[in-house]
Amino acid sequence: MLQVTETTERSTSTPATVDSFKDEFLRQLRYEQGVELGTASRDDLFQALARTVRNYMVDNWLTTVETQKAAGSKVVAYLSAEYLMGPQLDNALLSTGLTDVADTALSSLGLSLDDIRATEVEPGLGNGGLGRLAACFIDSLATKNIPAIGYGIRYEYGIFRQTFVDGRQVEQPDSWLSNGTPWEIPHTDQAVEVAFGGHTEQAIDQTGRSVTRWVPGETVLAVPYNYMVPGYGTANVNTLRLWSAKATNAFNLHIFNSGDYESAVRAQTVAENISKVLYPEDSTPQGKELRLKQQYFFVAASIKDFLRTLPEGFDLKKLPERIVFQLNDTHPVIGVPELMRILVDERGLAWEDAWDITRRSFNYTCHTLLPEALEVWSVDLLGRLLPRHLEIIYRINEQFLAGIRATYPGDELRVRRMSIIQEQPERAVRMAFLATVGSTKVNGVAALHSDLLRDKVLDDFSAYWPDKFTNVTNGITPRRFVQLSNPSLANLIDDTIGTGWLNDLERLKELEPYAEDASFRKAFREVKQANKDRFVSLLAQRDGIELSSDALFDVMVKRLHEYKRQMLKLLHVVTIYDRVLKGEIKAADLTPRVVVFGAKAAPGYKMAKEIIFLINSVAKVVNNAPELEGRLRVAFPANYNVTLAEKLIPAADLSEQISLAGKEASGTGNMKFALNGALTIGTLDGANVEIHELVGGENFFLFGMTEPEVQSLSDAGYHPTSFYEGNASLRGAIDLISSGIFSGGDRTAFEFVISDLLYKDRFMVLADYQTYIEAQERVEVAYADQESWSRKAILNVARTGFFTSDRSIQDYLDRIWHAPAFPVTK
Ligand code: 8GP
Repeated sequence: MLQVTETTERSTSTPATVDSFKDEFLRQLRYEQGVELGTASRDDLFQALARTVRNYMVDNWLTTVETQKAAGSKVVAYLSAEYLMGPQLDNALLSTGLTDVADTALSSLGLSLDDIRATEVEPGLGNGGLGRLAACFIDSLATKNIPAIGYGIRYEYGIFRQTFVDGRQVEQPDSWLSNGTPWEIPHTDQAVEVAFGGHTEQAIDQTGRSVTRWVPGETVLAVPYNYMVPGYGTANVNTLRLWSAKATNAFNLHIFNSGDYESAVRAQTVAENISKVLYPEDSTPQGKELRLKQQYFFVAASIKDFLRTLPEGFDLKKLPERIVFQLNDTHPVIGVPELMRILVDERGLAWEDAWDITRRSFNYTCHTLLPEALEVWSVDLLGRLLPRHLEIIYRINEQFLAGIRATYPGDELRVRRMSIIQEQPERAVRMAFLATVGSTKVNGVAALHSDLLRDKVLDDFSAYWPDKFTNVTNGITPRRFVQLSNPSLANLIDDTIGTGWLNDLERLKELEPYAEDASFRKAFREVKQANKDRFVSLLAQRDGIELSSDALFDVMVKRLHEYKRQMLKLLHVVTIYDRVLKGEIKAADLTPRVVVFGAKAAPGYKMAKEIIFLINSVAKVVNNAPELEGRLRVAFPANYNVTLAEKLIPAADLSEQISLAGKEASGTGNMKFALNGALTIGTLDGANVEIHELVGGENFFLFGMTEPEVQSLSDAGYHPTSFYEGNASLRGAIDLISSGIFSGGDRTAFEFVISDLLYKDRFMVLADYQTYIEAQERVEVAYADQESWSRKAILNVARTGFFTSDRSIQDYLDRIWHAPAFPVTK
């Protein structure tokens, strides 16, 4: 089982003994689940256990909430449309220090903690990196004793469950709430109303001023569900508050009684759809409208929620001293005009004062560089859904552009470029621009990304406001991604440098000298081997995929996107097969390798789905090719999620971070792999640049063009066909795919993917192919010398402590939030 070593620093709200824990567990089982121990289902056991652990956090949580409120300390409100939390039980056990107690208590009842924890269904309330980052950040905020609250949406259905049918992705709804979740506490009494639609009108207030009033067309209720976010090694327990939509009037009894049942509940359905699904397909106008509704829904509820905690008569000019709203990408940006509306229309502040307060209360984190990923909302839609907000956005823009005109007289081209409102191809609000104008600080998520943001994507804005732009390199929580996911490594580290590194991760540097210690290297290899064995048995049981653990584990897990270049990895696989078939290399000379892919494609993203089909088709043939027996296997377990990541990442030897330079904002998987002792094969993109610098070039397999090289190739005119024609090995791989060998003889099966590669290849897969293959050859050579490989792997662990999300949060505090820590003492 996962054995978690106790450290001395953590606190428990209520000292628990094995007996008291057992009693509480049995009480939960009997009185909350309503079952006897002997007849309890696995889910009953899980629910009872989770609630038992949860209850040990409640005292500290209530104390935290009360003392922070009484002190009136500055609060960080993290606004995020996604939180990809992963399973909660182990984290709750770790932070309460109850792992061993629970294990012993359950064993004494003839139960296994391992079995019970395996039944937990993770809340998949996020798509990928952005959502997982939010989850890491709230963990670090709590650990660092920062008064903070995470605000988001309680989607009834999270990210879809991916299945493969004949190699193709088929999405199933993720009904993570079907058994209920023990981790949430609803507060129906604290619901707030959120309005939509209607119109605005002019009125005269009591002081004789002309004011604008929004007369909404409909309202829905936002019901808060609280989740505890325990810090590690502290009594501090923060809150994650997710909003669920409810109709203001459940249904119309009059219509119901008339027999028109569908109409009677229509309003309810429409309202409750708002929090029904994470990121509904937004290729339809209805989908777009729902998405914007979701954004406004949670942001409006959150701002209202915070404002009602202020004492009677609070001077709103002091708001920025009490709160800082962090915008996790553009999804919550509608909060800027919302706060303006509240301050001006509802609280009667002058526009200038309101603007000063608003700008000082918001900051914006951008997570992308792809222009198509920058959100815009059509003026038509926004005006229909939020008419008053549109007026406010126009006024903000007018005032902003007046400043631009004053600074750059006569430069109308610049004015058009910088306008919050775009005119073409349709009149729309550029949310990233609104975020930039409405915030004090704008940050990118890795050094390179922040530079490109400043110098390319938002260059006009950084020229105008040079001090507004800053960088905060992402990080990951080592509690989940080292201690919980890799307990054997955590134990080895404890035994080597002592405890205390989990919230002081730079201490991993103390491991450096042990890279030269043969017995430590051996122990380190044993940990990796045990993790591979664990993953292999999990995969056999979870997916029926049989693998040998005696191989190099080469892993590429992330969302499926062309810029991330899963195709490049696949071309490597196909190249090996092609060369073996042609007798250019002998399979017996190859290092046995297991290639693991994990990726979900957005449901409407055709190319990504075709690439999934191609990977599965190649895997099927390669895995059955007698020529490659024992040398190359491709595994693509469906439904990659946090639960699987926690088992897979510790088992990896090689981490694939192969995006085209200048496209991946940061990446956070890259950090998790390095911290778990995998070596990176990667381009100089996102946070790879910093990983490469920290671990050293000799401990990283670097390849590919740099961002300026990408730019010049693109400027010179990129012709992928010339790479195809000029490289026999690449031609061999592509021709093999086109030959029909992976599609039962059908030569057209992958045409959609291949013709795009040959004639467009927007992300320059073919241009980076050769250096990638060469880097993989260096991997083969390096892996053959296990002592040297272990040395490199250990140095990766020792030198990547920088990537703890505790450091990211400290950077946000120093550069952006300036909110003091407020430790809660028990
Ligand atoms: C991701 C970026 O792609 C990744 O480089 C970065 O590490 C991560 O954010 C955290 O900063 N972006 C997203 O996950 C993203 O844009 N998701 C969209 C679906 C909203």
